[in-house]
Amino acid sequence: MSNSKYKVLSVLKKNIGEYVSGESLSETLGVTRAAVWKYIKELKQQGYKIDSSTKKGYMLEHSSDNLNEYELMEGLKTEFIGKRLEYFDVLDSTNNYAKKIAAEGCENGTVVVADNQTEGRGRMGRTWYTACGKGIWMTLVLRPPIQIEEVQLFTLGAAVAVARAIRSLTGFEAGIKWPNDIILEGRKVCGILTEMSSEESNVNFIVIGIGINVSHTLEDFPEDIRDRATSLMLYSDKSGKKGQLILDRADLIKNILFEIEKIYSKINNNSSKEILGDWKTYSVTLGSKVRIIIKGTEYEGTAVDIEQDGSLTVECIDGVRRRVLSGEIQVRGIFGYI
Ligand code: BTX
Repeated sequence: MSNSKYKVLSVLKKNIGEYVSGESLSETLGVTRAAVWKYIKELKQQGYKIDSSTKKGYMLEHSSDNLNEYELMEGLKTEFIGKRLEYFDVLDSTNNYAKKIAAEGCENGTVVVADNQTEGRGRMGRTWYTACGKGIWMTLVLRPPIQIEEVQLFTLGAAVAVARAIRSLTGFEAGIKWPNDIILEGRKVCGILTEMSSEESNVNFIVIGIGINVSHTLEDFPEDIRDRATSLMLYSDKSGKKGQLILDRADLIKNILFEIEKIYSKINNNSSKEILGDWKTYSVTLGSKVRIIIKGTEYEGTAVDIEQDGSLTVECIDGVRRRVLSGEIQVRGIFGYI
């Protein structure tokens, strides 16, 4: 990260809508005016709308939804999550890269963010569609001192963190569909993919990949998922606030990291019950009619509870309570029976 370049940006951001002279920028930051000009040119190439006037200097016109290490780390309120943060314009998959640096020993709390992914992955070998510049594609590396059975708590916790951050920044009632989809009015706005490395029953590290659709139009999704995917912007337009949602992806990311750090310390302090409680509060699955498949047999029933290992308890219509650990459920009235 070029520090001087982002110092220029920081001064312009503090004076948004006003001109700052090249002379004062070069004096304040201790760089030549030619260097200031070079940084401005680079910032413009990164998408910042900066007006240059030979007489008045430089003015940042309005804040823009740019992702870079400066935007992601400035004002980040966490203690350890994101203190090492790597930003890329494009990666194959942020989970792949995070697993690589985790295996090489990167710090607990390292965050990887990309503006685009060429091979975004979902669970069980599925594809995650990534629209360039329109969403949040990021992965956290965590090294909690836990056993394999506790890993699911982090996935549940990450879903809580995302739902909470979306709620607080947009006011939208984001819900959680078991196991870890974040949905708005029945459509998926975010998916979470947790992977881990372990030795015997001890966890070396986990990576939590989070994909959030932010400013997609319907056409940005492949046709086969248009009936079940949404973005924050599409949802905002649909709820009658056309064009009103101004969402800064960097802000949303920082909010999520802050929420995840709180959850991390709750898990470390054995307060996992609270996480389950929060998950239940946001859940759209509990209380719903669901159809589950266990070893090839289908059962219908009502989802009644979630356990710490992430399993869902379903009260089936034959009167038997059954637990499903992973895989798919179909929730009536949410995605229909698909
Ligand atoms: P999942 O297996 O629950 O969901 C994948 C399914 O969701 C797909 O089969 C498709 O039907 C649907 N889908 C695919 N892309 C989208 C999308 N953009 N919006 C809504 N629905 C979609 C969920 O897996 C886990 C996804 C994690 C994605 C993040 S992005 C950053 C990180 N890197 C990476 O490669 N994966 C994670």
